[in-house]
Parts: sequence; C-alpha cells; structure tokens
Amino acid sequence: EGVGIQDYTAIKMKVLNWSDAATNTIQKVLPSNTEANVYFLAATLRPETMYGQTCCFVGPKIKYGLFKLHDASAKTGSDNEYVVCTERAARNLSFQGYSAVWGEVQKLVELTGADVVGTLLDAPLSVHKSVRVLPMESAQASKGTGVVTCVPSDSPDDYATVTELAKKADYYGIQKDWATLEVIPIIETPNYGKLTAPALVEKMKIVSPKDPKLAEAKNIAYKEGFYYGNMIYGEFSGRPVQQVKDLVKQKLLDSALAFPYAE
Ligand code: A2H
Repeated sequence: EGVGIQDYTAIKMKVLNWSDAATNTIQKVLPSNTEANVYFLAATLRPETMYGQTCCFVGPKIKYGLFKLHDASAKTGSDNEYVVCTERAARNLSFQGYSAVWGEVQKLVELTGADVVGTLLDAPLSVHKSVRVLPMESAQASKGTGVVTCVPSDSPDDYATVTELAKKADYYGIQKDWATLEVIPIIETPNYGKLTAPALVEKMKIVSPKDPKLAEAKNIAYKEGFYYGNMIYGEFSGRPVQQVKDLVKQKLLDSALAFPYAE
C-alpha cells in the first residue's frame, strides 16, 4: 500500500431488492418507473473466485454514495447505470473514464453501510442465485470501493466474518440464513484441500474476525491458492488458478459484469 498501483476487478453486483432502511431514500432519487440498474461495486484481486460468492460486505459505519456510472465500454445496460461505493472510489472512477464529465462525480444520495444491510443482490458467476449485503467491521473506507464481495472458501477474512455473523445474527441485526449460504469448493490446494480458508482458520485456531493471526492466514491462503491452486468448479475446472485468473476476468469484462479499477 502507498506505493505502486493496485489493479482491481470491480464486480457489478446488481440490486434486486433494497433493504427496508434504504428503500425510501432510494425511491426519492430513483423513482421505480426509471429503468435504472443499480450495482454494489466490489473490488477484488481474485476474480477467479467469484463462483464462490456467498454475500457482499460493507462497513456498517462507512459512508457510501449512489453514483451515476458512465460506462462507455458497457456492452449491455446502456447508460442507465448507478453504483454504490465510497466517494473516494467514485472520484477515482471519474478519472478512469466512468463519469460523464472527466473528474466529476454525480452523487444522488448518501447511505451508510448499516442502511443497506439486508439488500438482495445478484452476484455475477456465483453458484448462489442471490446474496445479501452484510456488515464487516474490518472493511476499510480507504481501500478499493469500500465494498467487499465475500468468498468464504478462499478468503480467511471472509470466512471468519460470516462465521461470526452466523453465530451472533441477532446482535448484528441480520437474519441467520443470510450468513449461512453454502460454502462451495471452487479451488483445490495441495496443502489445504478443497476449502482452503476454512481449513486454515481451523488449523490456526482463529475464532474471531479480529484475530491478528488472520493477516498470516490471508498470506498463506493467497500464496497457496494463486501459485498452487487448481480450479475444481466452473468452465475452467481442472486448470491452474494462475492461468484461469485472467480468463475469468476477461469473461466478466466481456459480459459487462465487471470493469477494471485501479488505485
Ligand atoms: B479479495 P489489498 Cl477469495 N476493506 O477478493 C477490506 N478488504 C477489502 C477491501 C476493503 N475496502 N476492498 C477489497 N478488500 C479485499 C476475494 C479474495 C480476496 C479472496 C482471497 C483473498 C483476497 C474475495 N473477498 O484478498 O489490500 C478483497 O478481497 C487478499 C489479498 O488491496 C480484495 O481481494 O491487497 C483484497 O482485500 C484486496 O486487498
């Protein structure tokens, strides 16, 4: 961080149904008769894991905005697209060709993460038909779009967070079944098997998303998955993750389900 450029894939997770808390706010700025498509925009470094998405994380206290997205390269969706992300990310996007006027953001309304928890989304490529927006205390406002898509099979942070949410659903003000979607094996690694993140979390006795050991678990999972992992799900099943990463990314870009985002 700080130096160099991080090349993310920005995944467009389409809103199917807003949370109760956000419905009125959204209705005011986007009347239901407008044919707008709204997406939660999640920044990922692992596009090949998108088959395993089970939810979408926001920081409950983070401020997000609903921004107009001008996606000149979009093959579908015309110019009626809006995204939920941090203002910081929207500003960066406006310098990368995604705003009508270079360097200018078009914000319709502000929302906190807590407001949008429970929103139902379509997660591109996911084995699950729809996923919920859930709170993640460790989501950072200053990284990516502030929105994190959850792949518990391959991200120890994601696995530790959904495990915590399922355990204390009432405390977090969510429905337990939002946090208990099946964790699907998508990548096999030589040392940790078909569910690398859960295996690591268990082996390292990580019991909370605040556990400092997660930093090391994240490094191991990334190295194992990216350098030694093989796909065991989807159309590239049987091939090494290293080859498949760019293929899945391109597939998402070609179908306008994602676009490149750098910061
Ligand atoms: B990765 P780097 Cl399966 N706050 O995507 C906290 N975490 C964030 C974030 C934010 N604002 N924005 C992005 N991220 C996460 C998938 C994944 C990711 C897997 C395994 C490892 C992994 C599914 N979540 O990341 O600090 C996103 O999670 C470990 C490197 O910019 C993003 O990729 O290097 C990653 O952190 C970006 O982290």
